[in-house]
Amino acid sequence: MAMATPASSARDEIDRRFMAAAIRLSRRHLGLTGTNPSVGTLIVREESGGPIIVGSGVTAVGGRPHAEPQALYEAGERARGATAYVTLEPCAHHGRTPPCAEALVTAGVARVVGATSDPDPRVSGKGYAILRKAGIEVVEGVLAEGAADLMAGYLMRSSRKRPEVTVKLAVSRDGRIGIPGVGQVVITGEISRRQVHLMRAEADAILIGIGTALADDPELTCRLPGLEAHSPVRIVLDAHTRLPLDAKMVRHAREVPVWIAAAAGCDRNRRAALEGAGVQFLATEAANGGFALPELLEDLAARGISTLIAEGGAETVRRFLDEDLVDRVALFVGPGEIGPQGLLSPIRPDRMREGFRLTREARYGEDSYSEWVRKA
Ligand code: AOF
Ligand code: ZN
Repeated sequence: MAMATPASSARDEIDRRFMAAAIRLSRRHLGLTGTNPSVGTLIVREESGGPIIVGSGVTAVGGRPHAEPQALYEAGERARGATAYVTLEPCAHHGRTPPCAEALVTAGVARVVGATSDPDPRVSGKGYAILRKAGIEVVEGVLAEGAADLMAGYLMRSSRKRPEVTVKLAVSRDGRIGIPGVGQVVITGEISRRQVHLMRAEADAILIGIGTALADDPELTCRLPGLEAHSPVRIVLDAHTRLPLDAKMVRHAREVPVWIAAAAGCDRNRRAALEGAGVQFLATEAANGGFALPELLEDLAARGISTLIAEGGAETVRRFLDEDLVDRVALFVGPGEIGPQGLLSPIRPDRMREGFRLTREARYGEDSYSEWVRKA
């Protein structure tokens, strides 16, 4: 029985609703798909009671299979005449499986609603073209910004050959991030801590300077129940290989990787000892008395890192900011004050640096959270 087609504004609304659901689904494997973006796909049929989801898929852990064949498999024959919601333009290249665009054609979907287009030269524009050529109605750019936000790492690595860099800071109400010589100071609460661990689970790598590594001896892993295996690669900027062998990070370097950026002339014995503990060394170049950060980021992208969180300390974060290498700022502000002896944050909660726009605000218990992204 043919179903009545909803009027166009009602249909736009339905499209946005299902695309929002596909974007939420795509978040599930964020940080787990290697250099592939985590894509969400929903297959939706118009039934007499309204539209219903008959298939769903998210890019598998490791990057394959892609989202579309999984969703189509679940939908089976019910994909015929249905609408597919895809958060990324369906691929047009032959990988381990035929192109997803062809799979959608073969399955007989009537419409494809897409969010972002794919910068991958094997796909860009070609995926949508395959669909249109087969007579499928294609709507592009639905909630594109929301989908691109979750794929920012993939998009950045594809277009600029470097990871997307997020600076994460926990700041007191009076704009301080700690007390010199005291080590870790409690600034934010338990809910914020969990949010930070979730950020870690979704990121490929996390980076700190050696000063913070020595002062805090952090683990930088994700310790949320059930997500322990999702910890990011831990990177330390450590020109003179000062990271101790008994640092918590080093002790578990075989389970969760630790990469050190050291100066070319660093102590060979220390390097060998750290390597013996499972630490890997990055090839780095010096610039202005520090590391050449753009080159370091390029190297990380070449190693498959698409998203990087820079967690501190102040000096390291300031260098990323000053070199205009920060794409996103995640700012957690606690309720207490540290006072004038405290170390000033490179970003003040009441005075965000120029060039960023506020995209999200939340309250986590007594803390406030704001997220800023680089202006286009
Ligand atoms: C899709 N659906 O779920 C994803 C896509 O190494 P391969 O063969 O898996 O190809 C990687 C490319 O596939 C990647 O650069 C991007 O263009 C696309 N990712 N495409 O149709 C998906 N993850
Ligand atoms: Zn594909």
